[in-house]
Amino acid sequence: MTDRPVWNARPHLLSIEEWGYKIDDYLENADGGEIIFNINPDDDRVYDAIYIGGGAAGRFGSAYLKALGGRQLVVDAWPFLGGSCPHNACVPHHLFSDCAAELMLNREFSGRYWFSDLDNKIVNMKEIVDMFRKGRIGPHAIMNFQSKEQLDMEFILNTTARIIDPHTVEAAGRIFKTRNIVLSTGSTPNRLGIPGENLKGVFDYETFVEDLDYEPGDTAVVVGGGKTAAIYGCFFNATGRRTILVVRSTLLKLVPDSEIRGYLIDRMKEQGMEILEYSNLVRIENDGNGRVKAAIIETPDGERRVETDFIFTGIGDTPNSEQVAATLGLKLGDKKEVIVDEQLRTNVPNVYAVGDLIGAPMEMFKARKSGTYAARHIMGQDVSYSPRDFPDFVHTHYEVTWFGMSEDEAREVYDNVIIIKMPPENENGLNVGLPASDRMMLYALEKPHLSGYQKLIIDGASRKVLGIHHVGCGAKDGFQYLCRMIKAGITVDDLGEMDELFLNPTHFIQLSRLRAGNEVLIDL
Ligand code: FAD
Ligand code: COM
Repeated sequence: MTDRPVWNARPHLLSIEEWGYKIDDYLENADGGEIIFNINPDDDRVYDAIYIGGGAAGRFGSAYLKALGGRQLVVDAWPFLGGSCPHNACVPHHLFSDCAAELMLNREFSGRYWFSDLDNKIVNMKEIVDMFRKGRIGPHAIMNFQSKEQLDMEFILNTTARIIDPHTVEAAGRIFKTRNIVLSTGSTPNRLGIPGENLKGVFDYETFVEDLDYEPGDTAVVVGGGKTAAIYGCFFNATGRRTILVVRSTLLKLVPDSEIRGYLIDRMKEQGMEILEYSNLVRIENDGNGRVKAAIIETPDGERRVETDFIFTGIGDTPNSEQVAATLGLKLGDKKEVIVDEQLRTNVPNVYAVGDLIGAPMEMFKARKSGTYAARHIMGQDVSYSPRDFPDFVHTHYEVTWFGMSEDEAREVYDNVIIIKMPPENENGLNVGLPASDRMMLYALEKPHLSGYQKLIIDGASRKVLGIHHVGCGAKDGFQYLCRMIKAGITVDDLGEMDELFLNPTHFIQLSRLRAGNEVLIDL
């Protein structure tokens, strides 16, 4: 039984603003405040599913199950639904990436036109983090408002759930019976496991937004070579800090096309980032007062000591599986992901697992879709889901998007690979004012080599699009649809038949049209 006060939200109609005040209160309250209880007393059906964890996976799964006529309950430890995305992951990531892009633009045009003079200036980043912490209450409030007032979901928030068996869950001191449990407990950032990692001044994406209570000095050391490290590293760099990326193998190897990857890394270096590949942070020195004083890095050229008061780690995430696995006897993979089949079923009957908990790819589309596919299967639909062939993206100072094969991959499989790219191969290299479009126009006209890069990969025989890659701004949305079209077998001729909204971020439609008339395709 819980001894914490329980607040029944059910009889109240709360506005988004009222939810905001409540959530803010709970997050500020040292003992967490009341448990938020929203159970429908007029429904006496046994639950079809209880979702443990109300992040993207649990919230979308719950909503879908309800839409299909089932009865759901979702329990979350936080006082809001939506999980890590609005609290410490996607939303702050996009804020910091926006800042990185804006700051890079300002630095490139520093003191000219209307841009302020940022030469040799470090801008405040604690202010941005504080602003985020305040602002995130908005998305939190919307999630609760939408889930309760619009989707009529049942939930218990601000408390953990205890699983008793596959049909019984305890939360807020009450026992709930269910036909199925869906585990959606997410993941946690990996730790370095090195001396000094608990010192003040060592952050990951969670603690950066929760605990940053000082303005970091002029040097940031970032550990990792994947999305989180690149995203946050580019932001720290754009604030004007010396930024050193310590990468165990190679940076951004998740970007499939080597030319695109090269373009990105060249731009990062040009912005002043120092990249130490095949290197490891091995020790963090204490300043004598429990704060970081220096990072000791092993590189292929020997050990380096970097004085800093700020270290950020982005070395991947581990599914929050241990507790649920021990309680239920679940089978785990070697990265501690819960093993599921294509119906999202675990090895324990009536127990499903979804979202980050089932491992890579740890992305929102998979969290949301896997949650809904579990719901559909529970409600009797004959469905299967396994994430493959999806579009992907990362932010550096740019937005980088891709789908399908890289040029190298295509050349291994196909004899006649056609490349349409921008800027085109030419004797000036990148120094061509194309591509040009949204947010890239100043670069295109004045610093053309900064205006992005794009590449379309085609099988010359079938004329089908094999891969598509973009560096710039504003193409992410289009890739969601392009991916579907490419999977359906779109050709260069079909692309040329589309209608562009010129100046479009990707120039693929008009470039395809220029070549589509040729019986024998050649590069452009
Ligand atoms: P979560 O959202 O983490 O939800 C898990 C929930 O379970 C939490 O709310 C937690 O409180 C709750 N919980 C855990 N244990 C219990 C318990 N015992 N009882 C009750 N509740 C419990 N993906 C994108 O597609 N786009 C992006 O831009 C993007 N940016 C990212 C940036 C960063 C820095 C990171 C780390 C990830 C990013 N991702 C992004 C990935 C994305 O955030 C995750 O894939 C997604 O949020 C996972 O959703 P989930 O529901 O599985 O887990
Ligand atoms: C989005 C959270 S920030 S959710 O996927 O809508 O629940």
